[in-house]
Amino acid sequence: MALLERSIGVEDLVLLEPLAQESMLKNLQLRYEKKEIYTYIGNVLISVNPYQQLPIYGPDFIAKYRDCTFYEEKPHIYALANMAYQSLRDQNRDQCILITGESGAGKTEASKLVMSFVAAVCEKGEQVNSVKEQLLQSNPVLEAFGNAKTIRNNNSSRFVSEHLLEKSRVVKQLEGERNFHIFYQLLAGADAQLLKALKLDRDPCGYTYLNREVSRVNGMDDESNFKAVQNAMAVIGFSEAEIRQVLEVTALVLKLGNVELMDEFQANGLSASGIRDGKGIQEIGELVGLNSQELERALCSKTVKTGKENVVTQLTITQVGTGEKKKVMGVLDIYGFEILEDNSFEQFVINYCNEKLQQVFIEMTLKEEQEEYKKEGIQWTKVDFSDNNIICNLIEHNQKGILAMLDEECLRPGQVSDTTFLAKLNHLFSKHSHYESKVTLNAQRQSDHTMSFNCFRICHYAGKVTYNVTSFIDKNNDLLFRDLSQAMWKARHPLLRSMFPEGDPKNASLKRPPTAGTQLKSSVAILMKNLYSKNPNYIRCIKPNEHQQCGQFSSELVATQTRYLGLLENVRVRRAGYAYRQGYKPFLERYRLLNRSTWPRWNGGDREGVEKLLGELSISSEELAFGKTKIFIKSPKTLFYLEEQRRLRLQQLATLIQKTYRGWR
Ligand code: AD9
Ligand code: MG
Repeated sequence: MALLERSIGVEDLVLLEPLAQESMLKNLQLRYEKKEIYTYIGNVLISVNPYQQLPIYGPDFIAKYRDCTFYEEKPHIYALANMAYQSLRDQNRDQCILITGESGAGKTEASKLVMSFVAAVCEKGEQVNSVKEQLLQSNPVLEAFGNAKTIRNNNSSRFVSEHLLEKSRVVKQLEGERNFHIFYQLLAGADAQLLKALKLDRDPCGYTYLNREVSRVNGMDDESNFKAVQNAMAVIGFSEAEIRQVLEVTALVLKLGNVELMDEFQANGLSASGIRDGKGIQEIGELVGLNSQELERALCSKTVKTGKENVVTQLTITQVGTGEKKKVMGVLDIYGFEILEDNSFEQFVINYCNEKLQQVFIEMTLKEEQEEYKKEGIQWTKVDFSDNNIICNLIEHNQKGILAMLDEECLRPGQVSDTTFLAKLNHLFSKHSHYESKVTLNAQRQSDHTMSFNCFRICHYAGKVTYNVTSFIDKNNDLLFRDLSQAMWKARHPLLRSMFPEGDPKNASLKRPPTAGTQLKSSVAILMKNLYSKNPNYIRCIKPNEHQQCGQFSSELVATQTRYLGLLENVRVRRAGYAYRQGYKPFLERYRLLNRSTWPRWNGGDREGVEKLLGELSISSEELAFGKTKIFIKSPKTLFYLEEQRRLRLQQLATLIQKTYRGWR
């Protein structure tokens, strides 16, 4: 334990003096420069992306952290994983590990480290081993189909839970970005025979869905990754036929992209004559067992629209099963709060998720503190903290929230548009303390040049965000037209059919599918319920610079993130009660040298030892609380005092030893 070693900053921000945004940043920077990327806030782990392989992972480190007590060793992701695992194993409590942070901050890498730690330490046994193998192998598959190169991260996760994928990426990518890895992997890695069977050409430039400028990513080997993905799919239980079907559907998407770009088709997409590429359609038909005329009809009917689906939320739940006992450890890798130059429906969705997570975080941190005090039999005075319920309500209220208003507009017959939607919001929320618009600002005679008439602004817990309402209605509708799903459902292809259950005539009478907003709201609600039922563990990831470079620490960039993550608030919550707590035994071990009655030998119990020790150091009794198993210390100052005394005492002892040694000679 080196909690207070100044040269590398404090290992736990709870001990930071004075506590302020600036000192917190300084501390993180100091540590980062010393390659200490992990720092605690109590039992919350902050991780700053090193953008380089540090020699702090692998079997030796796993061995060091397994079965350690949390504060014994340096802060490490393994320590957090171990704490969660121990609580799962020994107290039978389901765990969730919440990993947040912005794109490229290291969330997915963190979740992989947690999973590999748990896989290494959990019980052995044949059945368990196969589950472990499946778990670890699920990752390459998820990444192939769900990750892509973006401007901010070469391996960015672009999917949320099981169903919400960044669908718009399939048809269009920003400059410098790629489509999902699997397309490039397939073209680079499939042998000639497979390519022929899938009716594909090797060159990615031939496909309109694949951005021509960047078909390769530095340091990423699509060809060998394809082999790894095929292999991984087999390990996690796909049959050979199923793997083949997945690849066929992947090929279908690429080929469909080429059909759609035909100018004529786009321009007068009403007639079959729009498709010039008869061969492409023919091949698709053969590939997945579809009648090509029927497919053509479906594609060319008036209702076909593409590129309008756009739900983005980066949130992956991977369930870690631990064998026979059905205890659960969920690892949640969710996209962080986002403020871009131009914020749209996607940012609204992402930020709503984060607002909810913040709600869980505040409630659970406070609840957890309360529980610990109760468990330890300590008097607890309730601390009030500003919660963000009012903002969550503004967005999600069943009848009067922004999402409800959006749905109402989407379903209302007559002239609806983004503008009518905005007008409705402006009217309804004109007096809401967390809502602003040009109209409401004007009414209050406030001028704001950054705001235009097609925007509204929400004052989130992490800051104000201005959303442009353009396309909100379309994106929320998220419609796939029925004739297309019906055509797909008719394919003689088990996988493809299963993807379009709504195409089954038996289901034809089904109501219209729920809007993107409604789907989101219900998945968030399910997620929240899930989280509340588990013991939470938090990892807060921070991106040190925008260039994916090691060794660079941009204070400004980090400052913004610490604000979004509410780190300072987090430290305050933690310090509101007792800043520091420690089991009697390790505490006594560390400080007993400060007192003659406990040093060099103490024969009594641990708790009595600590009482004796602290009693004789004349520390005010208000500063301390003696729990059943732990000593609680209110302010960091007291701990610093103890540490300082310890340092002096160690010096003294060292001099003493030197003198004795000289005397011997
Ligand atoms: V996104 O929201 O999915 O776009 P993530 O998931 O937060 O994002 P990711 O885990 O993919 O980021 O990390 C980005 C890159 O940072 C990785 O590809 C690694 O090159 C690098 N990284 C992240 N964490 C570590 C680490 N602990 N050690 C070394 C790391 N490199
Ligand atoms: Mg990721």
